[in-house]
Amino acid sequence: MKYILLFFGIVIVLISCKKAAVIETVDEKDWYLGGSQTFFDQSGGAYSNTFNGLTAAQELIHGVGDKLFESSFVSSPSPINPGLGPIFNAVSCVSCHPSDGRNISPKEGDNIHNLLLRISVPGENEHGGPIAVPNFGLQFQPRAIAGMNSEGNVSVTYTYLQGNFDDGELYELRQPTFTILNSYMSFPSDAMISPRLSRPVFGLGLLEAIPEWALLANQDLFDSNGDGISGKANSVWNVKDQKMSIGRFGWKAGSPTLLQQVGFAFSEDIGLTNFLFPIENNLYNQNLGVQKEISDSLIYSLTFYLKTLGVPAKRNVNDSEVIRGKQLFSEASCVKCHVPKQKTAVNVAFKSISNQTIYPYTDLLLHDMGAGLADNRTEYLADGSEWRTPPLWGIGLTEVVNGHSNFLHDGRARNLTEAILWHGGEAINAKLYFKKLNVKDRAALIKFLKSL
Ligand code: HEC
Ligand code: HEC
Ligand SMILES: [Ca+2]
Ligand SMILES: [Ca+2]
Ligand SMILES: [Ca+2]
Repeated sequence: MKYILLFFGIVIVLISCKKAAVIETVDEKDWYLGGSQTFFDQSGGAYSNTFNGLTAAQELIHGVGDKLFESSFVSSPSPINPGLGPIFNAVSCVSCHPSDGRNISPKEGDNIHNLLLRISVPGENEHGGPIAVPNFGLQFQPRAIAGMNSEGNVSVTYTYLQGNFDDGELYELRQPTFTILNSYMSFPSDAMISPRLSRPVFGLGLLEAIPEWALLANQDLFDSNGDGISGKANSVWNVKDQKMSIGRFGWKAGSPTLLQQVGFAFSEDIGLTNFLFPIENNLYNQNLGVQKEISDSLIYSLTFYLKTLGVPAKRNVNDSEVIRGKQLFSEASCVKCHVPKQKTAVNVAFKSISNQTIYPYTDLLLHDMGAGLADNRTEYLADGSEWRTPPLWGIGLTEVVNGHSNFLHDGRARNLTEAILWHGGEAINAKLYFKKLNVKDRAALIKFLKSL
């Protein structure tokens, strides 16, 4: 009898262990979202932690970049921070990336400038990229320095769409329509417009360090496994190296490197010419020749700053609802695009970034997200309904850091639930799975996202 009880005892222990293992799923280290560059910080500064293990010299460069990120530029001539405009969107990086995070979405009636419009006319340039709109370029600049005209104004209206979950609960989504007003010349009617809100800028050095082959390995161009999902890497013009490179940054992965993203932001968003983009944006596209309003070393310092911002740790890892939500995130196939785990390449020259297991929850690939989210503007290989899977790490701290919960490329989602409900195209089955869940499971999935 004693032995029989003991036997059953062991069997029960074995069964419960096995169950626990199933519920816990894969990895127990996944609260270190940024590998060794993970910070246990859930404050309003959670996106702004400097990498561990930098040398004193590197910390200095990071500091220079940090200061530049927060600097406001003014029009030339000026003893400090000159070069703004003549046309621009904002005077500083931080005005669009507050606390290294993302902006709130614009309201009806706003004179919009922080949400920016990428613009182009149909066709492709010699590198397969977008073609500038004559007299307006690749981005609409609604502001100008004193005494000058801008390209015009931008406004938004929202239409509201009702729907319901399978259990009958109602929800409402809002769809924005952006309009260009008072343009200084008539804006061509065939031009394509892509509205973009900013994104957080932490953890990007780790994303840049994921080897190309690892990203390409997640592609399934012709959906040969038949799951309806076919990620595709973007291939974009690398201005510095003068060759095509895999695209990683921006909502359509239109930028190959942090360096290029920085150069482009200075040129298009603030109006500072630099070694990567030396032609000043101005009305009527006058050729003002090659200029450099900001030095190479400052561009590199700012790039280094972005490269070395750490990632906030996952929270509430042992909460049973979070564990349930994590399981549902997997069952709903969210993981097929928001790929939890990536590994950075070995980099002997820069140990802080080398050989890290990270959990960005992205494949950095392009996916067709359906007509509802389409901007109908192509950017290299990204067509009018394709977007790059955004990383989800740190997303649960958006309200703490930025004081809002607006998500997706134009900020239309007012919370995480709405962000999921906008998913279509390759993500339609994931969305339908979410709609089918009962109220408790929906809450668990959202709680999991908030733990990231
Ligand atoms: C007018 C608002 C605005 C300003 C000013 C601005 N940004 Fe951005 N930023 C954006 C938007 C919008 C995106 C998304 C761009 C896209 O999809 O191509 C973005 C994307 C980025 C990204 C890529 C993030 C990612 O997840 O892929 C980085 C890095 C970045 N910005 C850095 C900067 C730096 C550095 C500056 C200052 C030189 C700056 N930004 C100024 C709006 C802005
Ligand atoms: C087919 C690929 C795919 C699948 C499957 C998918 N997503 Fe996404 N997700 C994306 C893309 C691409 C975007 C960006 C779309 C946009 O901004 O227009 C996105 C955006 C998001 C955002 C907003 C992120 C931000 O920074 O604004 C959240 C949250 C999100 N997804 C959660 C989920 C959840 C939860 C699931 C499963 C129910 C899921 N996704 C399934 C590709 C996918
Ligand atoms: Ca300038
Ligand atoms: Ca322009
Ligand atoms: Ca597939």
